[in-house]
Amino acid sequence: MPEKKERTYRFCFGPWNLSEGQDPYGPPTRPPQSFDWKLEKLKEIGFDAMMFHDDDVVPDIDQKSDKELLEEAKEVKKKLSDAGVAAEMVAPRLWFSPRTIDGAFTNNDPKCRRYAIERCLRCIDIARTLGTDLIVLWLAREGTYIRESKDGRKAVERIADAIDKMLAYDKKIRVAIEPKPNEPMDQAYVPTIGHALALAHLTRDPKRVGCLIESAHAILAGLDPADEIDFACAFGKLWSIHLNDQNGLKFDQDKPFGSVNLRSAFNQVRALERNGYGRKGEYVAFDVHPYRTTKVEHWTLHLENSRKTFLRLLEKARTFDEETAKKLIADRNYAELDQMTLDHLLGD
Ligand code: GLO
Ligand code: MG
Repeated sequence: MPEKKERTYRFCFGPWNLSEGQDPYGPPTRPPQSFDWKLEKLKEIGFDAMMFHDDDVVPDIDQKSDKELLEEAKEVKKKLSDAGVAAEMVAPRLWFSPRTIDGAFTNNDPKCRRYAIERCLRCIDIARTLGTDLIVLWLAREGTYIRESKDGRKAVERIADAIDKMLAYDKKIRVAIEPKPNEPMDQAYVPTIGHALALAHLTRDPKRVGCLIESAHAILAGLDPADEIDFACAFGKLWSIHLNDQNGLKFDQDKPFGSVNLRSAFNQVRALERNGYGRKGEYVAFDVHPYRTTKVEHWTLHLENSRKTFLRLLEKARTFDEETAKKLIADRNYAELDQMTLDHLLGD
């Protein structure tokens, strides 16, 4: 059997993926849970790594000294090592502070821009302590509600400049940009993988700037997540992935993987498999949330189910009749290729 078929994937989620049911219209529907509880669940349900925001590791980070920050990060590192769980990445949560109301790197106020960069450097200190070289930038507020309020070219240059400062601060880190076209902003400056990878070339070390694809973000941009995967992989730049699902152009729903469009999920798994994703140690992360209606006793089902669906679709990708598909493609019989794909998914 070719090596490819024996390959196993490693899975990951973040503490925020065990959220408590709050939405813009209502308060939590489940009680808060400790980090230790989440770590224990992660192990129980067969996951391998945890992804972090900087303040998942060091809560109230802006109130902490550098010494406190390192001490707290070391404590978390110890918990992870004891549990045999890796840290996949750390992302600066640049969208919570009052200083980033008008954006982080693209804020019109230089003091706020400085804060954002300093915060990223502290995030790098945390990543180093946790033993990961991957920094994820979801550029949440780098956009506008009022287009005339910012200069788009300057905004892009400022983002590149901030990334440069991060790359200079630590020669080992890699930065993965997680693009999203909207939400919370009306319009974002780096809405797609094409934008993210082009932006990499404005930085001092393009080799160390790649991307993270989230299925829902591609869908919100009107794009096919599987095509985004192939595009990023053609550049060797897919360093992480947030698989989930999204029912059309609504708020970012973070539904379980495959729960809206199984065929699209199949094509995402197929693209990952075809591109050898994971061979360089990349993890499959599920950026999914429990439904607001979820009871405490079912709290981790959205993660377990996403993983289960992924593995079942992997089986489907590996048993897809490539030979017949090739013949149908040569014959331009796409109608039959279409039906063959459906039959395969339906189990015929
Ligand atoms: C929100 C994003 C968010 C990020 C996370 C890591 O839409 O998907 O969950 O993935 O904050 O940067
Ligand atoms: Mg995400």
